[in-house]
Amino acid sequence: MQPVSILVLGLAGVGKTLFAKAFSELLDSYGEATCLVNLDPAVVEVPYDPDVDIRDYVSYESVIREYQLGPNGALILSCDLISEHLNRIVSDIEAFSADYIVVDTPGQMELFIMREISSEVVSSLSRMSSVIGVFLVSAPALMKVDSMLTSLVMSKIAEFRLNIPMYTIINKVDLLSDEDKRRIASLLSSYEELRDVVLTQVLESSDRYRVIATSLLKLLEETGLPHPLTEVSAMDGRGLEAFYSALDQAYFR
Ligand SMILES: Nc1nc2c(ncn2[C@@H]2O[C@H](COP(=O)(O)OP(=O)(O)O)[C@@H](O)[C@H]2O)c(=O)[nH]1
Ligand SMILES: [Mg+2]
Repeated sequence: MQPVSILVLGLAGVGKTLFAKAFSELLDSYGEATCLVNLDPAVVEVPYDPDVDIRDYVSYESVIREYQLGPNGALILSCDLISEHLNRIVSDIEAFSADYIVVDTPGQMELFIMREISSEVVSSLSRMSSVIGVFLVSAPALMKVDSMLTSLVMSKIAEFRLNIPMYTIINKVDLLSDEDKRRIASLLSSYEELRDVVLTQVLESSDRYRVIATSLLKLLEETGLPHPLTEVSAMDGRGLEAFYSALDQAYFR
């Protein structure tokens, strides 16, 4: 069987780094050969000891000095510079002979998913593994229907950009009450219910706003809502085992 590379994706602060750590620890505990990769050149500290680290090749601090850029320009350039080191990174990864490669990606989604570097990473990893994405959505962000709609649509945009199987996973469920969880689960289990709630909310809005909301809903109807099974907390570990079982079934059975 080919190894599986899991790109951990999502908006800044959604929990990519903590998920990468928690999920690779879970894989380790099941005796799976795992390689944990940090692909964020600008992160100061990660809460894990990466097996392969882009910071060994690209230094955000040196990019600032060398190119005399401000923080934002240096962020963009250091992520783009990953490209020059991809062959080395991939051979570092291959040296681990892992079954699961967990890749923690740059903090801000626009530095990775929205740039060419993400396609290059996907195509490099595809030479030695099946590449999938985990798009994390923040559970508290699902409490308001407009941010629920945009978060879910964002995961479809990520899927479109990277063109890989994408698992949309709701992280930080530990921050929700049982009642909130039930409400979200119910919205995600029935497209009709989600549509009714969204359309009721936008009833008073302008025609144009309602057309946009309806079109976004249509996109979700046609491409699917996240499976309720995929609610996790990278903080307390719940849901990670179910996700591991789903991957194991899909890729190794
Ligand atoms: N309560 C809670 N906090 C989380 C969870 N996952 C991440 N966090 C916190 O959210 C913040 C951002 O997490 P981080 O992994 O750095 O996000 P990233 O920018 O997507 O890599 C940190 O303070 C984490 O401790 C979770 O499942 N539950
Ligand atoms: Mg991070």
